[in-house]
Amino acid sequence: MAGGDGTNPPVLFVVGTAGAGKSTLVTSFQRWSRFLEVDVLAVNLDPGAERVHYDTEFDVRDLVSLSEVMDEYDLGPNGAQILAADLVAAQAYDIQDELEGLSGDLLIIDTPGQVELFAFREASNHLVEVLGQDRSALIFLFDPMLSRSASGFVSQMLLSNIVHFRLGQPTANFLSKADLLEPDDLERVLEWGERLDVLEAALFEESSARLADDVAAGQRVEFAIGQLRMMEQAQIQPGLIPLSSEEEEGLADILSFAQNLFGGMADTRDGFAADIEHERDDWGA
Ligand SMILES: Nc1nc2c(ncn2[C@@H]2O[C@H](COP(=O)(O)OP(=O)(O)O)[C@@H](O)[C@H]2O)c(=O)[nH]1
Ligand SMILES: [Mg+2]
Repeated sequence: MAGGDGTNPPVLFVVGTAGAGKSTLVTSFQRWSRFLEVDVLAVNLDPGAERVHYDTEFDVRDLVSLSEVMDEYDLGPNGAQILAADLVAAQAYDIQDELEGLSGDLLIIDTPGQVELFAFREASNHLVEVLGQDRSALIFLFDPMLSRSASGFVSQMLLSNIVHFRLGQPTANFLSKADLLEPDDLERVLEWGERLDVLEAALFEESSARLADDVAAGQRVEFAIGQLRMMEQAQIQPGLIPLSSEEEEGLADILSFAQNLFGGMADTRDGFAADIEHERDDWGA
């Protein structure tokens, strides 16, 4: 493995479906951390990003340009995204060289718009291994609008688990753009994250309202809930933490997730604890 002299900061990969709020989170997290004097370094791994609003230590667009890939290989935007993702992964060691020796508290990595470009390409495990160097984790973002229905919520839980399974990294689930949800919706979604029985009831209700065939609907619900129950028993990624990059809520939870895993940043510890208490109050929890 390249590097690995033990001084590199731990790495958080931000993952989620297209438009879930990954890039905005990186911007807001970096800005917010400055006030705590926690040095958060950022990397853009999305060759298709139009604009990047955070300070980057490395920007993959310097290495692979989507428009050049389209021209050179005569591909449309979708094909080019896929090829670009593989080209990026193939240069993992070069990227790691660029990042070697950086002294920050934490490195946060923005990933391509579509989650499958990061999680489901053959080469991405390699990328995570090289850049993460055994000290990395995933922040998985739930889309708030999709989360409002029980079936959309469950689909994202399962997707988060598939990504966790693919990449084999500790994963925390965050409900992105929580500021866009009505208080009632927010409360309901967060309860689903904690109580499988409530989620199961909501799933049954939703599918019986939608589908005439109760038996098939019932089987689907049982299948999905069965999977979630197994995940719960295996203690894989319990819970869902509300997050708003817009209102700077939930950012302390990201920091404390990293801190619990990797330690360090001890001098600011009291600061986070106070902040987290404060945020819990804000969300009415
Ligand atoms: N209200 C609100 N909008 C957000 C928040 N985070 C992101 N957005 C918006 O969601 C859209 C997609 O965000 P982006 O970060 O580009 O998503 P990505 O594809 O996952 O990187 C943009 O229009 C953002 O302004 C948030 O916390 N609150
Ligand atoms: Mg993005």
